[in-house]
Amino acid sequence: MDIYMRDESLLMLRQQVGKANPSSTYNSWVRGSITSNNSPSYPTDRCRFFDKHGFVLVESFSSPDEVQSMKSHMQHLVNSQWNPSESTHVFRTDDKQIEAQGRSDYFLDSANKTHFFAEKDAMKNGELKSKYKSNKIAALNKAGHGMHTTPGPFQSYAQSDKVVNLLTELGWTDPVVPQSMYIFKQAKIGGEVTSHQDSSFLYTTPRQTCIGLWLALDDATLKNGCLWVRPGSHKEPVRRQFVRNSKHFGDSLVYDDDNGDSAEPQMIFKQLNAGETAPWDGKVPGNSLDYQSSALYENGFMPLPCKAGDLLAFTGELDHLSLPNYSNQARHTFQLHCVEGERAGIKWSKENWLQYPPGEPFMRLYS
Ligand SMILES: O=C(O)CCC(=O)C(=O)O
Repeated sequence: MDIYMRDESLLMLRQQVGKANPSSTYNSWVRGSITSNNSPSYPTDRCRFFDKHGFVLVESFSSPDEVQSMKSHMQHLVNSQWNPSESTHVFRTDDKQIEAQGRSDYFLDSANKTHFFAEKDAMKNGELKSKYKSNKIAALNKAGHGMHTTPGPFQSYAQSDKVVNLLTELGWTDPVVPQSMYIFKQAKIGGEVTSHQDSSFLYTTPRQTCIGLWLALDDATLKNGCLWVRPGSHKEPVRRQFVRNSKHFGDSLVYDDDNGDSAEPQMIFKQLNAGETAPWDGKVPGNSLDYQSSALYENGFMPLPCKAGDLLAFTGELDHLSLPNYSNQARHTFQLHCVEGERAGIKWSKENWLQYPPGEPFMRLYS
């Protein structure tokens, strides 16, 4: 699918949004039912598209200079901070996810730092394959989960007016940033990200408030693993939550304490909503692009190829995934995940894997 075909699909979705009715009650995904005539400019067309379909595309959100500064900064971080000869950790979202992330202090400790995770196919016998030793960055799957916590291009972007204004436009009233990540999706070895809902990992109470801001740093195409979304799925409940395992941590859920068992995995998936599942959770179908694409279309997913600098904003309940990179071109992206903060009456779940040290708050975007 090229961008033209994507635009045809987006046009069809836009037609379903209909006309704004300024005097009626409006149903915002994040705020619930509100009377829209209190604020004449709300909701914008973009916001109504987002609320109806669960995502919105914002073209040219970042300039070529901003994109380049993020890519150069990541290259610098990899050169100066990643030492694969000390230890190498793999990131994966397939049926080995619990084995890879669910038993790793390096993963848990990445909450407010920049840690580096390799592609499984860049490794042999627990070490980087020799061809990656002189080009470490080409072996990486992702970096996470606190790039925004230190000064530099990632933090400047997170705090930029354009990010804050977009979140305001989409209805967030006290956005905070629990996590950021940089996905490399390397040429040929870049693995799939299986279908998931982000709120499974960034769960809030009493309602879900997670929004993903997915920024393309390279052109993202069908062949190099663009994002696929299932429009409208954000109206469905969260089906599973990736939680800290009380069998491992004991009652504190944070420290290994006396009533925990260190042989148990640190994190597990807990089924929610009476064990409801979807056939695509944690999966991508088949193993060729043609087969996978047609199976995904059949299940209501659509691909969203993007140009470098384009942004996709989507809700935490929207089903999304990316297929493996079948091309010779890497597909880098930078993601921010935001949720509503306590001033909006929202609490971060104590069961979430990602927890900051006591007394350290998430970055708040409104002062
Ligand atoms: O970029 C990808 O491949 C997947 C990204 C994703 O799942 C996310 O941003 O939540």
